[in-house]
Amino acid sequence: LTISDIELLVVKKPLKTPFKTALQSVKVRESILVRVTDADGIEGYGECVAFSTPWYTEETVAGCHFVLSQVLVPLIMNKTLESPQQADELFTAVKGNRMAKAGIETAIWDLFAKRQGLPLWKFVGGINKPIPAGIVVAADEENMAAQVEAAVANGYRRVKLKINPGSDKDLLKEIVERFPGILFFADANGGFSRETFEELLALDFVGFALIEQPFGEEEWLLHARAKKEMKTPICLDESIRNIDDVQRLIDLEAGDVVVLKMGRLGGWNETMKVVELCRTHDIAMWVGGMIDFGVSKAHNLALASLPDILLPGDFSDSGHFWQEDVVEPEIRVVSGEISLSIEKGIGYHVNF
Ligand code: OSB
Ligand code: MG
Repeated sequence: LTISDIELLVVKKPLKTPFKTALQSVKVRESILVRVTDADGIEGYGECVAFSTPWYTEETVAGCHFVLSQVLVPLIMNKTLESPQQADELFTAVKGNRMAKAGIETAIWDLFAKRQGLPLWKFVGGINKPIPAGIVVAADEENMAAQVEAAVANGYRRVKLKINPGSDKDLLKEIVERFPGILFFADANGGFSRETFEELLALDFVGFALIEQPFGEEEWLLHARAKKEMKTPICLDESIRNIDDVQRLIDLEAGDVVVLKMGRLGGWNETMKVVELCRTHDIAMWVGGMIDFGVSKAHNLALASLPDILLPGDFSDSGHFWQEDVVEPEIRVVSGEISLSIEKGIGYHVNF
């Protein structure tokens, strides 16, 4: 197919409630939607998931807009592609900027799926199964129990709690024990350090199914030490920027579980390689969220349909963060699950 048009649209919406992590409180979400059109007028959609400020990774909305419009779009514009993998190859001359790359790259995968008349989940080798939902509670401790209770009442069976070295361990244990059928993850967003290592060890008894990114993204040895000393599985998010980082996790025994995020990895091509490497080394996987709008979530649902992705990801209802999402129909959680769309490509109409 030949790429004949690429458009960027910045969307900006307030969150229903502020999202508090060890690093940042997000109140308004800005995101760049990407529409790629081929010479036959078929459209593919992607979403660049960088935040307004560089708190989660170095990339930002403004920086990505520059890199997309001035660097990446010219590399792809009017090119004829034989396969979606070729998009990533055309980007090899550009260092880093993986969220910007993923914005276009994922749109091209959607376009290829649509050209073949297939839902994206089928195009990538997934299976049509209900995708288990998962919600993140990123609130102050005094509101945590109530928010977990509301999530459970809404059908969620996997709940991720944001934690930090000062977290009240007794409260966390109380919450986990109050909901025996619920799978609890914890995410520290790198909030722990060498100095607070003991605080992390003390969380081993809470009953979390895993602890995500306790230390900073470069702290491979601290993660390896935590894996060795704790019974709770260690899961890496920010540390995993490409397939080499997954190989490092394996070589250094620095974790048990990998969070897949196409933005952080640069798109579908690198993510598929990561999935294959994790599969062959028995590293568990799940699909992470970025407070994304429906375009990114739709790509993530297709990713979660792959047979080896067994843990529930960050998949909440469109109505959890947004008054109104950018896709139609909106993404709905019913009885703790999301059904895959059987329409072509990402399977949702985008209000672009
Ligand atoms: O660390 O997993 C994270 C949201 C934004 C940035 C980083 C993270 C998150 C989440 C997922 O925790 C939220 C979601 O989209 O469901
Ligand atoms: Mg995380």
